Amino acid sequence: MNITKFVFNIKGDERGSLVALENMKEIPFDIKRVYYITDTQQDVVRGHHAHKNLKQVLICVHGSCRIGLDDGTEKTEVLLDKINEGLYIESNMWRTMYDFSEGAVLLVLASELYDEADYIRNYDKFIEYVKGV
Ligand code: T46
Repeated sequence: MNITKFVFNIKGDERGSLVALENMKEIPFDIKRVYYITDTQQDVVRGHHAHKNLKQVLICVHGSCRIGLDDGTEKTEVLLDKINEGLYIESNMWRTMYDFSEGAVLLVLASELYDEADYIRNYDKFIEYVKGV
C-alpha cells in the first residue's frame, strides 16, 4: 500500500519550534475544517470508519499514536510521533487510531466540512463500497 507522509519544515530557533501549513502548499487541498483529539487513553481505539470523499492530513503535534489503514485489500500501520510529519489519508480508506501516548494531541486538517453522510461506519459496507469504486 502506498502511504504518503509529508515532512514539514520546522522554523525553529532558540525560542522554540514553529510549523506553518498552508492550503495547496504543504497541504494538498483547501482546508475547510480543523479538529483535534486529546485525552484518549492508551487502550482506546478510535475511528473504525472510512470516508467516501473526505481527504485529511493527520499530525500528532504532541506525543505519539498509531494509525491503522486498510484500503479493502491491504492493511498497514503508521506511527505518528513528530510535529513535522503529516499522514495524508485520501478517501475510501478504513482507519483506526490507537496506542495514544499520555497527553497525545492528534491534529487533523480536513478537506470538507463535517458530514455524517460521508462516513462508512460498517466494515462490510466499506468492503462492498470499495469493490464498486
Ligand atoms: C477521522 C478520524 C481521524 C463533529 O461534530 N464534528 C467533527 O468535525 C468531527 C470530526 C466529529 N464530530 C462529532 C461526531 C461524534 O459525535 O464528534 C464525535 C466524535 O467523532 P468520531 O466518533 O467520528 O471521532 P473519531 O475519533 O472516531 O474519528 C475522527 C473523525 O470523525 C474522522 O473523520 O477520520 O477522526
